[in-house]
Amino acid sequence: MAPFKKPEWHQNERNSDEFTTSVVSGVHAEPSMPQSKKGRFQKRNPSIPDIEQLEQDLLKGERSALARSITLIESNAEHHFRPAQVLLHKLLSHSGKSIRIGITGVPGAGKSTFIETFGTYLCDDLGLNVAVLAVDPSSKVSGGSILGDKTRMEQLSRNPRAFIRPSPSSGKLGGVHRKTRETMLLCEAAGFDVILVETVGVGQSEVIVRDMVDFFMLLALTGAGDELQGMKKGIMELADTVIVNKADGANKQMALRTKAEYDKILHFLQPATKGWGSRAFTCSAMYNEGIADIWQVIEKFTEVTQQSGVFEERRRLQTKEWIYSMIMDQLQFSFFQQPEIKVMLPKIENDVIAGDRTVTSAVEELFSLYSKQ
Ligand SMILES: Nc1nc2c(ncn2[C@@H]2O[C@H](COP(=O)(O)OP(=O)(O)OP(=O)(O)O)[C@@H](O)[C@H]2O)c(=O)[nH]1
Ligand SMILES: [Mg+2]
Repeated sequence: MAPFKKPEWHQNERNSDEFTTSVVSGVHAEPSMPQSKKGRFQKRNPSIPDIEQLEQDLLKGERSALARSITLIESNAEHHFRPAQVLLHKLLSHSGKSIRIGITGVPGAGKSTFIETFGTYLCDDLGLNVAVLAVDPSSKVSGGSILGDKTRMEQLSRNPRAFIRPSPSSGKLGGVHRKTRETMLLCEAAGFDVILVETVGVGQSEVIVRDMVDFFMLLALTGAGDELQGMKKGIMELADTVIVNKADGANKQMALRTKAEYDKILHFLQPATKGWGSRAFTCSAMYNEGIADIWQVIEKFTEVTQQSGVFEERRRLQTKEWIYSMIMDQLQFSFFQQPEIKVMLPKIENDVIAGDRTVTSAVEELFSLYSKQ
C-alpha cells in the first residue's frame, strides 16, 4: 500500500476566499447578527438546526453534521435559506483545499464504476478522503437520480473515508448549480481532499460541472471512427483528459486504437486548460487497471497549473461567475417572497391567461410593485 501523501494543494491558500466571503456576507449572511436575535429566530423555526453546533461538528469531520448541513443548503424552505448562508459564511475560510474533479461521459461509459474504483483507490491506497457529488440539472425530485448509483458504488459507499451525495433537485431558492457548489465547500470544510462530481443525465450538465471543477475528464467507450466523429467536439474541448474505459478482455486492443484516435483529435483542439496538453488514456474501471496512472495525471496537472497560476486563476473566474448566479438566485428569491407580489401574481397571471392583458404589461406592473418596496 502506498504511503499516505498529502497533496500539494493543501499548503496553498486560496486567493479567492476574501472575494467569496465579501459576496456571501454582503448579499446573504448576517455574521454579526446579535445573539438574542438569533435565539428568537431559532425559536420561531424549530426545524432550523443550531448553526454553531453544526459548524463545530462539521469541522471535526462528522458525517452526520455534513449530511445535515447539506440538507439545510439544499432545502427549498424559505426559512432555511438564511441560516444555511450563515453556516456557509462561517465555513468559507476552511474551504478550497481540495482538488475538484468533474467526470462526464455518455450513459453507460462507466462513470459510476470508475468512481467506485478510483474513489476506493484514493481512500484505501492513498489515505485520502473522497466526496462524490452528482449534478443532474433535470432532476426535479430530490435524491431520485443517483439512488441507483449508490448501489453501483456499494464498496465506496461503505468506505469510512468516502461520502456520497445524490444530485440535489432544483427549486426556487437556487438551482442545482448553487447547491452543488455550496455542498462542495461544506465537504472541503469537513476535510475532504478530493471531490468527484459526476454528471448525470444528458443536457447542459457538462458545462455546469466544468465551471465548478479544477480538472475535467471525459470517460469514453471504444468505438469505430464514426462514433468518434459523432462525439460532440464541444465536450472534448472542455476535457483535461479523455479516458477510454473498458480496456479489458477482447476490448483491450480496440481501446488502445480508440485512445490513439482521441489523442490525434485532442492534439488539434484548443487546450481546455492553458498550458496543459490534454491527452487520452485507457483504463478498466471494472478490473482496476490504469487507475493509479490517472491519479498521476491529475497530480501532474495540479503541479503544472499551480506553478503557472492557471489553477488559482480558474478558481477566481469560477468564483466570479458564481457571484452572478447567486445574484440571480437572490433576486429571484426576494422577488417571489415579497408579500405584494405573492398576492398580485396569481391575479395578474389569470388576467394574462384570460387574454385581458399582455405579458409585458403584467411583468412591468409586478416589477413596479417590487421596486416600490
Ligand atoms: N468490461 C467492463 N465493463 C465495465 C467497465 N466499467 C463499467 N462497466 C460496465 O458498464 C456498465 C455501465 O457502467 P456504469 O458505471 O453504470 O456507467 P455510467 O456511465 O455511470 O452510466 P449512467 O449512470 O447510466 O450514465 C455496467 O454494466 C458496468 O458493469 C469496465 O472497465 N470494463
Ligand atoms: Mg452513473
